[in-house]
Amino acid sequence: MNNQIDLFSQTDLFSTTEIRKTEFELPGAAITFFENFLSIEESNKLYKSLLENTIWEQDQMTIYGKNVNLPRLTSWYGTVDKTFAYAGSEDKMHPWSADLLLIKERIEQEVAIKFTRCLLNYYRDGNDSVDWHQDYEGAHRKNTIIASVSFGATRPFQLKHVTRKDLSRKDILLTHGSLLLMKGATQENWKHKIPKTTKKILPRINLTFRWIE
Ligand SMILES: O=C(O)CCC(=O)C(=O)O
Ligand SMILES: [Mn+2]
Repeated sequence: MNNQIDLFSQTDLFSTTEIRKTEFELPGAAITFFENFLSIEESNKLYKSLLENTIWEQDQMTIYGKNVNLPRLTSWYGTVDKTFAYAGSEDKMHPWSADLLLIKERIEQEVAIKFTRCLLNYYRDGNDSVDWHQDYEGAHRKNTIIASVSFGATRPFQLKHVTRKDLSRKDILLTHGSLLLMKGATQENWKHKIPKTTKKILPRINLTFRWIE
């Protein structure tokens, strides 16, 4: 076993390298999770290549009138011949890389959609995070597919219902090489986040493939 494989392979005796598909039954959400969607060897290679070759940016958000750094690095890639403006991202849209096209095509074998955009997030350590939010705006939230692929450190993906306090929070562990599909009205009814942790953990890269015309 070389070092890289050792870093990211699950160490418990019962883990497998087979693709394991789980459907999560949450009211108003349609979520499918594929463990080992990409093999450990492919995932190690892609993690390293994405880390080194992505044009990572330090974006900012405004809180109480002040500009502060996002607690992670980000980058948008996609089909750049269209002029659709999404969250001011079109001026920073990079053309699809070979790595992203390979992953996109693999996902498109599972879902009947051709993705047009990918948001990459780089969580450098446990202090990097993303707070409670829903993806997309307005009508886009009601019926959509977002495909989320993770590499590197396993982080919990937390989901909470927007209005129903009687429903408990759902945590899904996003492992190296996994694919999470959020479908239907998931974005309309549930918020999600990646919390900070004080544990010493390795970096993580997440890709969310989206469809925006
Ligand atoms: O890192 C993740 O798993 C989620 C990222 C996310 O929710 C987003 O970029 O909108
Ligand atoms: Mn999101």
